[in-house]
Amino acid sequence: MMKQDLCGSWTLRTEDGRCYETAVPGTLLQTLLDRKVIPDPFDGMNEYAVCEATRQIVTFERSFSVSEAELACACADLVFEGVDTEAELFLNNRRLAFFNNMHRTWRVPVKEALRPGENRLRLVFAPALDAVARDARKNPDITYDGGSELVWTGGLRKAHYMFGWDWGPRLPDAGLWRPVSLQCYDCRLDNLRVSQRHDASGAVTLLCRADTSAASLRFTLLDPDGTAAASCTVPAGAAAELTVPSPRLWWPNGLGDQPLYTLRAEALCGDAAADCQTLRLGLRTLTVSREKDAWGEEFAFCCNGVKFFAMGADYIPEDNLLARCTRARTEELLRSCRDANFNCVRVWGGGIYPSDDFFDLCDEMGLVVWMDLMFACNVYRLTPAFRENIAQEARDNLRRVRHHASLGLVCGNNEMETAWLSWGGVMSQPEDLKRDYLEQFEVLLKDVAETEAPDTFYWPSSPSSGGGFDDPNSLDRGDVHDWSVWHGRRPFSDFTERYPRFCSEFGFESFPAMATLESFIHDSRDMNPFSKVMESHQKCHSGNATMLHYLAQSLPYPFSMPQLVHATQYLQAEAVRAGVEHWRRNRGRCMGAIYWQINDCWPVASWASIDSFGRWKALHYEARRFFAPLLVSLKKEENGWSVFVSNERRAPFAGSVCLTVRDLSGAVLRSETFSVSCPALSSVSVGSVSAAPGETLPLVRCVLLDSAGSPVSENEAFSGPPKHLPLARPHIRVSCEGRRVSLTADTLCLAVALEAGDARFSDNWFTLYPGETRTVEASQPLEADALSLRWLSDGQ
Ligand code: BMA
Repeated sequence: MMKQDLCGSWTLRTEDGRCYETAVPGTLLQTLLDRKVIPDPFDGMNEYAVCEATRQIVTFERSFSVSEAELACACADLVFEGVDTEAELFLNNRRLAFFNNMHRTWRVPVKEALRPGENRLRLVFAPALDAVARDARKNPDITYDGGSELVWTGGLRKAHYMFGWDWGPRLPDAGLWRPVSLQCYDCRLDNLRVSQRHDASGAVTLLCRADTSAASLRFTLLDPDGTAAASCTVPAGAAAELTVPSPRLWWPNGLGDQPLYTLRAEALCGDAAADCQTLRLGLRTLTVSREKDAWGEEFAFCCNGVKFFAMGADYIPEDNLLARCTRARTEELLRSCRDANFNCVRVWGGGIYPSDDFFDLCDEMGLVVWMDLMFACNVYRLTPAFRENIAQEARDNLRRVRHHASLGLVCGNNEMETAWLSWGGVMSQPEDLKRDYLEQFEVLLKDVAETEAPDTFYWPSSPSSGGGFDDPNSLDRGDVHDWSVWHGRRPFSDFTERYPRFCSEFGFESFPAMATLESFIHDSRDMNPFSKVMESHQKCHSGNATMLHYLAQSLPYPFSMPQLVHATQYLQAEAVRAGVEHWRRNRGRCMGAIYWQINDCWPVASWASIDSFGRWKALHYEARRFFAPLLVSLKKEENGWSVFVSNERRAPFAGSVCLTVRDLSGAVLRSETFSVSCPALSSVSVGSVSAAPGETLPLVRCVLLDSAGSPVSENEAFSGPPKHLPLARPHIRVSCEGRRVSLTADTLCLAVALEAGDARFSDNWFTLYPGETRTVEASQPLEADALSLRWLSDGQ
């Protein structure tokens, strides 16, 4: 196989005839932005004008030369790993293909069209908004339109979020968003597939196959240290078996290590390798257990026979301009997930199939991936052409990612099963589309998934109870999206009234950091949530009102923008914490808490715990606490609180909980110690505290200590909403020494948030108790005057 990389320098021609040098992977908007033809689409209200720039035909062109050796090969293919979206391909002025799916890998045989020396490659892209309008004209009976947030994207296989979402702008870019190459070969290795057999003895056997016209295949396995573990040569068409007698198993984060083996597959012509591929593999079994139980039917990820509580959040595309998504950015984001004790990430269906880098990193970090297929909140007409297109899309992507240890579940779509039963705008759509829904997700794509990734659990929709329009958001079976808090405006305590088997979406909005707001707001008059600029960076139409609704319930009125940012981030962290802690206390009945959402694609008010600059909001620091493998939490009882310990480790835990009842200056009124013995992978109640007649419990603080007396988790609860707590104005003493920051307050101080440029802290958004010094470590050395502090009643 001779592979000629055709990334790098290309020419982009816009409709007005202008030419720009560009780089592939690259897109129209990226090029115009780099050349300063358009302003930054994320700044101010530029989004709308920049969107107009996508309404034109654009051409990507380049030349490449072909060697004698390449020409002498029996086959030559142009391979496009990402074409966004409708484009015609010309090679030396011959029209060779039409592309209409940004999610597919397009392999075009070009042997006949190649010529010696220089060859000219040209792709002509049609505007996506035209394609959507054309489909709407062709399907006048489909009237689905969720307003500015959701549009009917027709049959166009382009990431839905690009047309606008309740957290994202409408910027339907165009271009070559993943690599392009010329591949010349006599024989090729294709459709490499590996399945794992885990024997009772503990040995793991890899069954390896590939498609090839070569005579034989050689497979070599290296263990995680790089030494040869097994190898085998088989005739093409046969399966090779490689056995690892004492495997080092792969585990999700928090449950064990992530050793990765390397499998090399070679297509042999004689002794020479004509083509080869390398996969990194984690040896594990991973599925979803759906055993019947006292509450209905469980929904639990199960790795190596161990059912674990999934902890994580939903992932959306990292940018609107996809060409600037790099491995380094993805790594930074996923490392933040791992640092916050995630063991799971759900890839939401309105974006893109994640890159190979994303999956490699999840393998390395032990993040189990729930991957939606890329369908979300929409209706589709299953024409023969659409059917063929989406089946191939699923095939391409499953073949690309199915070997990853981290791939835990493939899901048909986001929220479409439930939409057909409960969303007015969808229920009013033509009946044939409802039938098509079942055919698409419960027959066609299910079959493709079961054929291409037979060892991976397939789930028809999120949420679902298993399909067939059978109560998809049921609490007793399958997964649930719980939006009663936020969209339903119910109090946070509402979470504790429900026991979903697995909550795959729930969340709460907040404003991003001031520095992030300042990135798109330049006039101080616009630094106001109701300014046009800020409203246009708030895509959930009732978002501001909903934040203020909750604010009025529980916090003192914030008099400044920084204080409003602080207040909404605090509320967001509290909302999500209420759900997670309740569901972890009910481990067994509930087996997953995946909050909406990890990240943003641009600077915006949203449900994300990390903003588009990678800045951690309060929620992300809180996630590190509520997702910690060992968690102490407090459950409200009629006359006090009960104390729970949740242990998501594979080993039992023994220690104690030190409980103190305090007044609102932080002074201890009484204290108790409970001994804790918590079996592996379980949650237990360890004690409780009740108010004596006439007594209130202003503040209850719990610290979980291990057997050596070191604190491993901490939690607290108040008798009333913070707005009604008569907190004294604190005096906080700060000292910085290199990266160490120490804080001491003279009275109780809630939600103390440290900020210093883009420094991250080992802990943040904590309570300071009087006289107790809290020392945290910053990601970089700090001077005390670089540090700013904010707390709950600051500025009141
Ligand atoms: C969920 C998601 C997204 C949306 C989010 C917030 O239902 O599936 O469609 O962004 O809610 O409204």
